[in-house]
Order: sequence, then C-alpha cells, then structure tokens
Amino acid sequence: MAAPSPNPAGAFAADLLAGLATRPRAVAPKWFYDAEGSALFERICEQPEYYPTRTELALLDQHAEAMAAAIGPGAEIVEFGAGASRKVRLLLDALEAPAGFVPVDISGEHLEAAAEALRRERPGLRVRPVAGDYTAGPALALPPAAGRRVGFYPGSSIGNFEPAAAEALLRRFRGALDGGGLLIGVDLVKSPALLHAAYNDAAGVTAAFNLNLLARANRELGADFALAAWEHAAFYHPGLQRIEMHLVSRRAQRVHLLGRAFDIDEGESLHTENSCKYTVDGFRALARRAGWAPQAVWTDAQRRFALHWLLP
Ligand code: AVJ
Repeated sequence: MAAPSPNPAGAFAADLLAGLATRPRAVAPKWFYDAEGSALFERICEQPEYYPTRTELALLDQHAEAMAAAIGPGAEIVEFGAGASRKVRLLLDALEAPAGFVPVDISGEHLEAAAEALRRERPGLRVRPVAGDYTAGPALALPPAAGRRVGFYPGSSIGNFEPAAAEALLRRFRGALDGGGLLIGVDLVKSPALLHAAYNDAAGVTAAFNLNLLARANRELGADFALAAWEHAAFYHPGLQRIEMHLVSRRAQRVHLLGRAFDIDEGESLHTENSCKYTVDGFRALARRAGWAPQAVWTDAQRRFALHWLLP
C-alpha cells in the first residue's frame, strides 16, 4: 500500500490545478469523497433510481453461501475502497472462520471508527485498516497476511477506470493479493434510459454530489467556484459503454485557485467521472487480460449487476 500521502490536500490541489489546465478539463472522481461527499454518496445509494447498491446487496444476500464456498475457510478479506461496510458484513457473516479483515481506503477519517465498530460486533475478527490510495503510487503494501488473502471490490468502483486503467488496477490487485482470489462487483450494460435515471435522480442528490467537488475545493483550497454557475450533466455514451459526469459552466467565468486564475467559457465542461459498464463476457475478457482466471458469476434476474469471482 502506498503510505498515506503526508499531505492529501496537496495531492487534491495538484490534481485539480492540473485538471483545470488540461483540455478537456477533467478531475479524478476519487476527490468526490471528503466527509460531505461520502455522506452524499450514501444518500445516492438510497435513491429509488440508483439500482446498483440494492441490486448488489440482494445478490450478496442471496448467494452468500455459494460465494463463501468459493472463497473457502480461513480467508483474510481485503476490501479496496471500504465504505459503509454493509456489503462486507454480509460476506463475513457467510464465511467460515475468516482470518481477518483489511479495509483499505483513501479517506482515513472514518476507517478507524468503522474498524472499531466491526471489532466490537465480531470480537474474534482481526481488523487491520490501511489508509491510503490503492489506485496510485508504489505497489500496495498490506500488513503481513493473517490468512489466505481474498480481495473484495464491490460497488462497480472498477467502473471509474477506463478499460486500460481498469486492467492495470486488476493486475495491481492480483499482485497485492499474493495468490488469493478477487470477488468484484461490476455494473452491467443496460438500457440507456435506466442508466440515465440512475445518474440523474429526481431528488438531485447526484447533482449535489457532483457539485460538492467544487464546494470541497472552496472549503479546503480556498478556491472561489460559484456553485450556481455550474450545472450537473450526466449521460450514457453507448459507444464507450459508460456514464460520463460533467460540471458544465453556465456562463463565461473566472475561477481562482491557489494563486492561479482560470477562464472558463460558457458551456465548457469539467469532466468529473466515468462510470464504465460491462457485459458479463466483456468483463471476463478484461479480467483475463489482467492475468485473472474468471470463475463463477452471479447476476440478478433483470441482469442489472454482476458479481464475478476471479482466481489468479
Ligand atoms: C462508486 C463509482 C460505483 O459510478 O455509480 C454514483 C459513483 N457517481 N453516482 C458509480 C457514482 C454518481 C459510483 N461508483
């Protein structure tokens, strides 16, 4: 694992400065998740249009025994991007004698509190959180394995990476897991109308989540983004099989960030997120290219979401 950045605000600042200076302007979606953004994401997951969370939870609930059988006894679960931990609880409940749980997350703030809650609930379970960025920097340095390592990467977070980067991340996980398997949740390609609704919820929570990136820059970096001058835009690109999220400037404006000024045209966009979708076979092919051997796949009856079990 990369050591947690000694100055995470510095990394956000550097990425945002670089992202505002490139064309098209873009910033990595990992910066959505400060405390406010993480809370907004939790609310997205509860919106009626946002099907991935409840579909994946139902799959985990329904197939927990089969997944536990595939994983086998005595595993140490390494969760990449550990969030609210409802999903891993379903998995841990089904596993036979799990050796431990290693939640890895870029935001250290809630990691320790969540780990403590899990320890209290499950006195036998060894919980060793790792704060750091699993997507970048030197190879992941996990604590010495307490058992056979098994990776867990739910939520279709892999969708935030374009296919080539997703392949590289899957390779990286393969190295970090040191011979262990990977259980990974992947959103499936589907009707553009369903996808559009999921990223344009009627309550406006996804819009608030997107705009929070600018609010965060104002809070943490002293930027002067005028939030009312930016509009949330999310659409499905069928050719690239992905949802794109943008923040579109409603007018010509100047933004100041850390002593620099950026002139943004009316209608110009800041690309904030890609959320790539895969067919079952498309994802299995990607996993193979990354050196994994795809095993079982669990999908719901409406074929909205898939959980893939991969072996090295
Ligand atoms: C956490 C990356 C899986 O792409 O669906 C939700 C993030 N963005 N709504 C997704 C997100 C807008 C989410 N992932």
